[in-house]
Amino acid sequence: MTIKNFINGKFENPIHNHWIDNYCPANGEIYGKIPNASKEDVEKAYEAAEAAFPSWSETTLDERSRILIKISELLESNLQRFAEAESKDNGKPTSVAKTVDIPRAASNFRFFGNAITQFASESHESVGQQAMNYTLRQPIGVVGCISPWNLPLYLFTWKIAPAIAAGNCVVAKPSEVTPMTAYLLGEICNEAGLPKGVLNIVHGLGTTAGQAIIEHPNIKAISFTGGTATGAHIARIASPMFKKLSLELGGKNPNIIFDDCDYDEMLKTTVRSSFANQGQICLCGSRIFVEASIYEKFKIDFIAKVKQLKVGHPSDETTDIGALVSKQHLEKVLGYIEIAKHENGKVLCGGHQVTVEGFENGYYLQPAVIEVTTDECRVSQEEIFGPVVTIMPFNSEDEVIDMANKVKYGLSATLWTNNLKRSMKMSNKLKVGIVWVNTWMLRDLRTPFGGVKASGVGREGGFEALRFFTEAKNVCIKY
Ligand code: TXE
Repeated sequence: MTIKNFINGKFENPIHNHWIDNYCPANGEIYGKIPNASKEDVEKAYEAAEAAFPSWSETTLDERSRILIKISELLESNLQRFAEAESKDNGKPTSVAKTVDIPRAASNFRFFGNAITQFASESHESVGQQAMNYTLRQPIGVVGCISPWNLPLYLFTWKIAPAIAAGNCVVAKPSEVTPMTAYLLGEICNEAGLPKGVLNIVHGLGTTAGQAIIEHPNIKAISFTGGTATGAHIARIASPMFKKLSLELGGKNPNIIFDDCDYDEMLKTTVRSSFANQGQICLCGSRIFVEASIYEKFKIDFIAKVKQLKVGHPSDETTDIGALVSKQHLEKVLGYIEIAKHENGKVLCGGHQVTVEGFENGYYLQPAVIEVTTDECRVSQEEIFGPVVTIMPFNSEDEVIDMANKVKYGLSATLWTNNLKRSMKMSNKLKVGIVWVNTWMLRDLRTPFGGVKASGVGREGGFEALRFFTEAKNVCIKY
């Protein structure tokens, strides 16, 4: 299967004919090739976007909305095909792609298709000065969207949908590790009648295609989700050019469990918040802190449940945990299991490679629970981004808040307690962008999404995203 760049509504080979292999994580085989787009390809994509901008930015909100909702409907009617493609490319269970990734990609288009019709700007009367101010929210022009491999189409469209809804034209790059559904999206955009050049998709390595996007002098805003080191690199390149930046980076999120919680609900959700998508979600609660009074009970029950998780081929409907995304990533995660052992962490279960019959070269790992004696060890501080969690007990609210905040990241936190005062007090004190109380990853697309500290800058979601993808211009009229 050969993937092509999508430029000006057409599928094109890379100008320099450079290609990269595309691997299937479930069996370790190469099953296709993707362009490694160069600066020249990105320039071509930029020119198409620039040419499309005057007309797209003047297209009525009704018409933009209609097209976005049409894209959403086409994704829904192609659910099975997209889910299978996502699963083959990424290693995630097809059931997850079918119930989470692709439906959410469709929701992203529907949500922003509707949101743009409700987006408003402010006016301020300068009382006593006989002047009226009104604020225009104008599209920026050509913007860049760069996304990672863990939730490929879900995160790709989470950027593209608000960007085009707001009237911008886009040069986008999905992760080179999982390019397939972004490629398929091009067809759907044409079918939905998105004018050519509004969305251009280039494929390739971060260091070539990605770098060309962030360095482009006329791509005025970059929305990026990915690793913290890459985010820092992008900021170093883009900031001196005064580009607008939205950076959604890594996480190492605390899951704090008090003894007054609804135990069964907590246990079930904690298995999910630990290992959903093979633990490859920036929101996973990978640092579990349990109140000492229920620690031993939790340990026994949690391990029993984790041991029941079935690691298997992504297309097998009984599979809970599919393959990790790549060989390099599997090796990184295995490296952390070794680090844990050197740091006196106790691997209570999992942490070893699994051979799935018939798919012996796939990247499978048994989910791991590591008991640690200090929250300051590397496995409890660094983002592993795989099916690995640490657990340890705590004795007081102050102690656990301190441990929860003593990490360089600040994306999300989960709290399990039925004490209202405590949940509100702790939610105030946690240094994160998102707190879930008695639930996890319950998303309302209107809410601000993003992190603090090394988890990034800016917020996505709802009107926050539309504000990011527009420039405010104040007009002051003296009367
Ligand atoms: O991400 P990268 P990687 C974390 C996770 C993971 C680590 C590294 O811990 O192990 O990051 O993953 C593009 N200019 N997260 O290496 O490299 C790249 O091509 C422009 C957390 O896969 O950050 C891809 O499209 N673009 C995260 C995107 O950046 C560049 C999800 C992300 O890749 C670039 C994924 C450059 N110089 C990993 N270099 C989350 N927050 O959810 C790379 N890219």
